[in-house]
Amino acid sequence: MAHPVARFLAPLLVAMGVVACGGSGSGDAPVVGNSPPQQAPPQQAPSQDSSTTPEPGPAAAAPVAVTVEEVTRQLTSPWSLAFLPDGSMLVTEKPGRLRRIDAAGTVSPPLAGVPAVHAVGQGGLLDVVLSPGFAVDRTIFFTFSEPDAGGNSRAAVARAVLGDTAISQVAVIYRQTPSLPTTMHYGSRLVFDREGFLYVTFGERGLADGAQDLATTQGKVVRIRADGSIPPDNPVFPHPRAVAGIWSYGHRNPQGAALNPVSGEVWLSEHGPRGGDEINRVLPGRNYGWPRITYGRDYVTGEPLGPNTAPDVEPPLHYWVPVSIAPAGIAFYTGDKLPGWKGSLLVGALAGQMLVQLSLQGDSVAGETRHLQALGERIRDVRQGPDGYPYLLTDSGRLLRVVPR
Ligand SMILES: [Ca+2]
Repeated sequence: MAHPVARFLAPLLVAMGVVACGGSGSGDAPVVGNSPPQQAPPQQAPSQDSSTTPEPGPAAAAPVAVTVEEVTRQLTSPWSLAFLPDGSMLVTEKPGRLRRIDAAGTVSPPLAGVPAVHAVGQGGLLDVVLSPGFAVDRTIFFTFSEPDAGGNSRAAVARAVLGDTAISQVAVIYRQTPSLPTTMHYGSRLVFDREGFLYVTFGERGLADGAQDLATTQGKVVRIRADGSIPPDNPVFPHPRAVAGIWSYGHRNPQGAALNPVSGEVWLSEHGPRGGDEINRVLPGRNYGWPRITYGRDYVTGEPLGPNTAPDVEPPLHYWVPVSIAPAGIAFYTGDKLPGWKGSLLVGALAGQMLVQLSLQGDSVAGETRHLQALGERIRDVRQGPDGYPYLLTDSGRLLRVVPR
């Protein structure tokens, strides 16, 4: 059965010129995604109600087909990429190594000073971002699965000062609670907003009920200051033991996050179970539903896990059913190097092995185009380089630049 959104998206996509692409063996496949009619939360303007047919706007260029140039293939399970002001990059490798890559693609030895990580399962050295004041403070922030004395682990956020061959003054500024024996669903993306607040996405560690329990930071986004302290204007929850720092809850495993360059809000990607992967706009105090409200299904039985929507739950901006693409790193594309791509949200897919481009209209997803499926790569992170091209990290160890075909 056609999703109701398809009825308005089809003419829209034709108007945008993205339907009749392909035929060249590019593997770039425009598809109609699942962007639910918005439930019109109070913040949303009526013009963003996707249940109405949008006025035809100026014809948008079809997104150009793309290919990749390899910067390096010498990485081991890279997880995150951060561009430095000099054009070089920092990259994390999940086993616990932080390296530099110069603009020519030369990979450095591991930098010294990285704390011990619990590099088991989905754990390891995970995200890395620069301080908003990096040019002056030379400070980086990173996440990792931190082992505890009892053999359990938790996601942790650390800051450190970056040197040429080492990091120093390493300090853990926030820890997920509780520490658990599982090695799943650490989440762990970091995003600074325009005011300098740091958002951290935490997965529910494979223990779904924790996502609704405000006494833990399983399945939460937290908002902290760069020193780890809690901003006084964070949301207040009616729970006697709510953990300080929680910004939103009911997330499953948010492995991608980025700051919307138009609204200044944090958006994230999160893995559903069997179907039900989501893109969410992260609003303060809101419940994102997992595991009570989801488009996903039980892995074994295939039965729905719950209702799709509820009045008290923020609906996803976009979701994938029935097949999970397993979204990881995301980036808003603001460059001019890929015609027709500007203003899109780019989503790296692990199981889906592709780069998904979501065309946006304000806070709504207007269309989905799938790129680079022929690569056969699990895409872990997506970042826009200072040269205006997207860059991808693959689980196979490659750093790739996305260029017009
Ligand atoms: Ca949700």
